[in-house]
Amino acid sequence: MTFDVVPVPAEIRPVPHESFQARSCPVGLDEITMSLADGAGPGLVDEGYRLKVSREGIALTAKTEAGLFYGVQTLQQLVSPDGVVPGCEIVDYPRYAHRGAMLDVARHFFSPAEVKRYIDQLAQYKINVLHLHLTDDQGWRLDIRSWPKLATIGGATQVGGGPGGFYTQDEYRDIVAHAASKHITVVPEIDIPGHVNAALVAYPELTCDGVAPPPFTATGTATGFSSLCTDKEITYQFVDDILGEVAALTPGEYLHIGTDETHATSEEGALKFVSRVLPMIAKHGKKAMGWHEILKATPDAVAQFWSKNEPDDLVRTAAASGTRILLSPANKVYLDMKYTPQTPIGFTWAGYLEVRDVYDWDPGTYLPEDAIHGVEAPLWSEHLRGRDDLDFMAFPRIPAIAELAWSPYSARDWEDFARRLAAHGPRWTAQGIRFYRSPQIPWAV
Ligand code: TNX
Repeated sequence: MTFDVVPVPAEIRPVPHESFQARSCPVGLDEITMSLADGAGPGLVDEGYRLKVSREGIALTAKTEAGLFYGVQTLQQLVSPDGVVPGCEIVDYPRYAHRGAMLDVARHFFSPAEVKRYIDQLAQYKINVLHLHLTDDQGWRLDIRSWPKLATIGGATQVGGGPGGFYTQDEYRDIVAHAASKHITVVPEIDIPGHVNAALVAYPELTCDGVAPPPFTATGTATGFSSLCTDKEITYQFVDDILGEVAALTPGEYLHIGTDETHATSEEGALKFVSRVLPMIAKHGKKAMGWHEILKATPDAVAQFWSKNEPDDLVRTAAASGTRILLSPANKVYLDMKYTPQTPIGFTWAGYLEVRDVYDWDPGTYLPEDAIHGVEAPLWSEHLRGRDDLDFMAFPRIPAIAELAWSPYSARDWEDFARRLAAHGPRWTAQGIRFYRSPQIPWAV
């Protein structure tokens, strides 16, 4: 067992004893004792932590660095604005190992600084996966050295007609490293064989007739109209090159290959495509993840369920035979849905999603617990014109989703959550987060 005494986080100030408050105890120390300990008692699983706050000080124990990190995030939520932490002893650990958020940087580009800012926001709520939707019809956002026009030509468009943009491999590495410093793993998504108009504009030889499609126009948000040519050998060289470069940039286990809405790919072509691409992912040392349509082709990938209806037979059968399902149902956790009919931006195709609609969902009602890989909240960016729009759609829904992915359903309590969430409003304001002031939350004034 090793003991490390670390400086207290800036948010936690020692308080004089006279500020003792009901049901709280003053922290008379300017240090927290943190220890990494194996077998430190019951309940301490990999990402779990034990937090003890008493008059003697604050002690945090965990099996892993991640556990200590989560303990600190909790502590920062417990501390009151005047620096008092309630006395407590808790053992806390997550329900799901994958607690994700997805950001679509393809429809609208987000700069590395904006992505890192989102990472910082997510980390405060113990989210541990950032899925980056890096490519779509409207733009290709990652430099691929073996196919350079993907970024330079494919990256130059976006919804609304702005300049678009892309990440150099160094910038991307920096995003991944920043995420890792907050115990967040980046899952890169290259969406194939559909959603590829930007790639086809850059490399027309990837179309079946060799003719470049019209480039994306500023107003287009249609889906399902483009496809790689599954009959051409060059397609597989292209995919293998890309997956090789992306795998080399990825410390995490998974590569996400999309496979959603392949309406412009023949059924036979889509099957052939997936059966050729899966071995490439394995060859590059990674495991496959795809949107749930991938189950039509293979059970050997983590399938991300995104329907607005409950899981259908295909998903249930796969889950029953051992396929892991990542739950992102659109009518429960899609952050691009409007909150109410008055919400100025967003889609409505999966309904309206107020904070409470999100909070009240129990993933366990969808599938058996052992088939659930985790929960992930996608934020598609057709309607997002910058960081304020991102903030507005993510907050306050992302903390609700983070809680449902972390805490058992039995521990959830809407009234208590609404009260706790209300206290975060001033913090978000201090952090420059332009959140939606949901009337469901008794925001502190
Ligand atoms: C469906 S969800 C899509 C995306 C859109 C989104 C808008 C999924 C796998 N595909 O291409 O951006 O709806 O809500």
